[in-house]
Amino acid sequence: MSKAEHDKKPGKAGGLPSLTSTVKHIFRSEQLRANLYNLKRANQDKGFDCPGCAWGDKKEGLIQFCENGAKAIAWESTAKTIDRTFFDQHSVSYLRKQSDFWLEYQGRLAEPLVYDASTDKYQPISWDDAFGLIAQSLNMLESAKQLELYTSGRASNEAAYLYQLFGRMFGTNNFPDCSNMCHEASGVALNQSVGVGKGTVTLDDFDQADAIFVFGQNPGSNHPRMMNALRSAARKGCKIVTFNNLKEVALERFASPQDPMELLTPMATKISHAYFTPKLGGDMAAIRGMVKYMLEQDEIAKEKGTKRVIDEVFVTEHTQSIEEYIKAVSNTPWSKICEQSGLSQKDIEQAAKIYLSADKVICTWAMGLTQHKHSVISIQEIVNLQLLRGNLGKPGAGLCPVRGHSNVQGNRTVGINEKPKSAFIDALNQRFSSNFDKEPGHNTYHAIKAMASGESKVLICLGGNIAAAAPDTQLTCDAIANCDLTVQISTKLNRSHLYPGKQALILPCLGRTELDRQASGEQAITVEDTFSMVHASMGKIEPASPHLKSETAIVCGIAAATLANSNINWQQLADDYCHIRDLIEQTIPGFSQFNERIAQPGGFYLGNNARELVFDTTSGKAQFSATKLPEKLIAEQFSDKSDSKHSLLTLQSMRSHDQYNTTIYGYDDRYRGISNNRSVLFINEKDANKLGFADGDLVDITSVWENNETRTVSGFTLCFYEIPRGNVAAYYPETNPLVPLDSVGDESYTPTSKAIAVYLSQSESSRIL
Ligand SMILES: Nc1nc2c(c(=O)[nH]1)N[C@H]1C(S)=C(S)[C@@H](COP(=O)(O)OP(=O)(O)OC[C@H]3O[C@@H](n4cnc5c(=O)[nH]c(N)nc54)[C@H](O)[C@@H]3O)O[C@H]1N2
Ligand SMILES: Nc1nc2c(c(=O)[nH]1)N[C@H]1C(S)=C(S)[C@@H](COP(=O)(O)OP(=O)(O)OC[C@H]3O[C@@H](n4cnc5c(=O)[nH]c(N)nc54)[C@H](O)[C@@H]3O)O[C@H]1N2
Ligand SMILES: [Mo]
Repeated sequence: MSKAEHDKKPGKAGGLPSLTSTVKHIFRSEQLRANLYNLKRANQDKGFDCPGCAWGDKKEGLIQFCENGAKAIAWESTAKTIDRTFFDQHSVSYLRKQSDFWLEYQGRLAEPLVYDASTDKYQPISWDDAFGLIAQSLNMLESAKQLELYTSGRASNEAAYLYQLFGRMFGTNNFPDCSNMCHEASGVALNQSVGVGKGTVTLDDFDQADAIFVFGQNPGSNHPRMMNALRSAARKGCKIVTFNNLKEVALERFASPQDPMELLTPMATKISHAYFTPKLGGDMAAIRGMVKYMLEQDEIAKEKGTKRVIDEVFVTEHTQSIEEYIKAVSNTPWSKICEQSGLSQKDIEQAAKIYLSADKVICTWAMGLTQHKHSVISIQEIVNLQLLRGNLGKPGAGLCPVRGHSNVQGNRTVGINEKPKSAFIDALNQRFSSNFDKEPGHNTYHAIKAMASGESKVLICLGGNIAAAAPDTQLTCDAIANCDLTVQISTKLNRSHLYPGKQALILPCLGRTELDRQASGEQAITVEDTFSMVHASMGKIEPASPHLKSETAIVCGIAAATLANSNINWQQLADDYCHIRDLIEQTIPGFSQFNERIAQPGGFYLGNNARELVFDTTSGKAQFSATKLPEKLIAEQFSDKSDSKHSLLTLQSMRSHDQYNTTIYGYDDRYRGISNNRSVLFINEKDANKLGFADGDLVDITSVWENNETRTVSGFTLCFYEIPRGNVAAYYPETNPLVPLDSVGDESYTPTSKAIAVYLSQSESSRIL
């Protein structure tokens, strides 16, 4: 790929190309009519919740989908299926050599499958035999704690609730989930600081904010419906300030496909009023700088007797430990702030001035903040900033971690948690006359370690693709294959199916768009969006195959077969999901009259104590966190491993515009000007020149870690790009082999996917996948 080829970064995001791409993906699904029908019903009242991201919507207006939501829908709802003939033709070893794109592109899984080690092939198995095999294997375990129950955030509230109930009844709290690799740091930070692990804003707040600060997030590709909220805010004069390592075009200029002028002409809405490009991991320093400036201004105001900069009333009434925090800020010199953030004092002061000019500020963030070693304290620095000005508990202001998977937040709410709160276990114990364990179980990091060492023996996955999504790919795949039994509940073939344990099952399930018929009739499921709105979702098209079961029915099937003596009628729950919602209502706060309230258009708001300025923290107040900036960021930490040949850079792994996590829809990244290649490494021209590389050169990327460990991926094309010196970027999951399993966030255990210390070398060959 030459420079000319990738130098096609568009002048704006959205617009006509977005519509064209939507149409292309709908055609490719080979189910035109069904998918046009699907799109009409996406995110509508009595429709289904888009299986794309967790952004909320107002359930009004004709169109509530975006380009990438349409891709997700068309990808799930394809006419292509793979059944026994496909698996008879292809061994697992053969399938392993295929790309992630190819695997999923073959179509929907059509019937339950069991792995036969003697032929290295999957073959059909009946549902009853599959459940029987699981029950037998689980009941042979020496300890219930040898079971790992992974969840990906697409599962419904109903399936997830029963899944955790089954796990706890069986006797394990091992609930590794995708959230451990995603927004875990947000949960940990917010729980400590404001007593609730979720965002405090609702969609309406975006209409009222005077400023919105967007940290480490690429909504143009990953939350395109958020672009409507940002666009409409910007047009009303709200100041949007972006902190992103890369200049993401949608955050610069966005054209709504629903605005005829912006659709058909070069016109677009300017989104960011100011755009800062900090170094990877530099956000905490940048925010600390903003606060330092604000406190300096506050001192001046005090001297002059003018209006204070900090909101004294709010700070006194609602917060704790401001003195320690002010001390920590004054102990942080500007030199350290500028060096670590990569921004000048002038830039940081400009950001602070915009912040101060606004009465109501929302701060949003995503993976650019959560996937670092110091993510928890970085997010707490956002909270500190917001607390100083009372930007919490009033309309148009607050904290907004923008969630990933469409129901990842709901999964947590209904109990997918390896560290269950004591009150939740008490409620379950009371309802089910049980004595469930309160000891923390395994998160994703601990689960992979336990499977690798042989301590855990069975892995069941409710969706997702842990083999490709988790770090340290080789180690993770070996860990999965080390199990006695692996069970994947999936819609499509993926890499996690190709590392079977001694025994392995693939259990194919219904997707969101499909009709879910049970004994009592057609079922709705429920989900919770990033704004804590819970609503029903109902698919309406015929399932891809008559042999599919719903996730809920599969969980009930496993539980009924395994737990011979449980006091629950699992079949009755599978027959009518209203009964599951009754159980949720009886054991989880906020769900009173659950079945009645999901009948309301738009569903209902779960509520958020911090928004009401009620703080479930130890002090009963919102907590300032007085931490120091990290001494060193990752590449500095390993500076002893850096020499003229191996100059260390910091790599972030991110999503292209054409993927949904490990699901690859195509090889383009339109908004970054990339076509037909995913093995790309974005690099600053000056860094490349210094290292003796030219644009388009092929390189191998090697990461460094403790004890001289290295990990290498080969055949990446260099792409000169506007990126801070010392930083490089490439796509996930291709770069996951580079992330050492032990490189995790403090307290969050989230893989540091946005901070990998690497060096480059000339490549011998180009990548095959
Ligand atoms: N179409 C589509 N939608 C999706 C997904 C998808 O894969 N495809 N995934 C879903 C999921 S599970 C999630 S969690 C979300 C993810 O949504 P995002 O968080 O937007 O995902 P990433 O691609 O990881 O993007 C990280 C962004 O942060 C920037 N960044 C990286 N490191 C830093 C840093 O240190 N500081 C700053 N300031 N910026 C940084 C990157 O340049 C990039 O713009 O999207 C969800 N929605
Ligand atoms: N290096 C690096 N690694 C990362 C990240 C990163 O930014 N960089 N991001 C992390 C993040 S934020 C996340 S959330 C994780 C994602 O981790 P996961 O959630 O485990 O991965 P996905 O790629 O979303 O899972 C895709 C698979 O889910 C299955 N599936 C799709 N729809 C359904 C459904 O309705 N039901 C069921 N049962 N299965 C379904 C399909 O078989 C598909 O192959 O990856 C993490 N890994
Ligand atoms: Mo995520």
